Amino acid sequence: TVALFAGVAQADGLQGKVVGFSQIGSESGWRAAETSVTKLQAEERGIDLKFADAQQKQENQIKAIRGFIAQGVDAILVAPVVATGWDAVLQEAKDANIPVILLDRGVDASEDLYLTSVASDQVKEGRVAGEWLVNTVGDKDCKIVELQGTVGSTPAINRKQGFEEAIAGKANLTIARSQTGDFTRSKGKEVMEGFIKAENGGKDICAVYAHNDDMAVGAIQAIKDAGLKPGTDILVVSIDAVPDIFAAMVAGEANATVELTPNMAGPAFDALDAYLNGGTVPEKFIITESKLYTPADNPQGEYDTRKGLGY
Ligand code: GYE
Repeated sequence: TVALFAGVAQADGLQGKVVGFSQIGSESGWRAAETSVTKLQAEERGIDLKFADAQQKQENQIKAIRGFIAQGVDAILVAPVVATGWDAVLQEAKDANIPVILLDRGVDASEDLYLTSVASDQVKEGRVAGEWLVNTVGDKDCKIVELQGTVGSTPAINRKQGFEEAIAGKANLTIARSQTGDFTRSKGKEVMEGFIKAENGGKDICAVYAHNDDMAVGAIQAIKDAGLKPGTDILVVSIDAVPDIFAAMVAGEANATVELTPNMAGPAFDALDAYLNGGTVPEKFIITESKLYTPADNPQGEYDTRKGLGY
């Protein structure tokens, strides 16, 4: 399980520790990969991982975290579905002396309520996607439609912001329509169908910016169903770098993606190990990379490398 997970510690400092993991659900291919990688990382380190799937509901996450606290786990990982509403439960974990590590999304809560956060720079992801589009369309007029992630989640807020920053001041690029597709393939397709109907059967749309690859894959299907060519008639740019978007690139139907590693648990467990066994307080924000991929970057090879790695 090589390159993607470089940095897997061989240390067994967390051997026998009990860690609760409150996962959001399984809305996307990326999410499924993060879940498998977290389980794999725990297994390799001898951690007893208590996994709880919240099925997209914050109340389920809060319940799960309270359950972990009651069980007296050694640490808690949480991928917070939305940004707000965490203060009380994080305070409860703190009062119980249980370190909490945030994975892949952020919270609007005091930083002293969690040990560290392992996530990408989501504003940057949006900016990288937007800069790619700016450079690709040049002086041409370009009407963009945007598929947003889950309402109130930090990746939806930040990826929107970064993209808008990148196209700011470019009068030829405008976001004509923007709606949530909840990070899912089916919602991405459904919302894109609506955009196509509203925009002259899709003929007025120059590009779709999706906050994740799954929504982009759904949008690609909607574009094809409308008799247009994704990747040519309508440019497709998104975020995550899951195998299916590389397959779409191979088929000429997707144009750019920004990579998000599914290995958030590796750095999280390293930080936890250093904290519990070495008394080292980690950086508050551990930031993963945001690399751009286009069809020029060997999409078949990227597909082959990723397929099977938890996706
Ligand atoms: O990009 C998307 C997902 O929270 C950053 O959540 C993550 C996002 C990821 O389901 O596919």
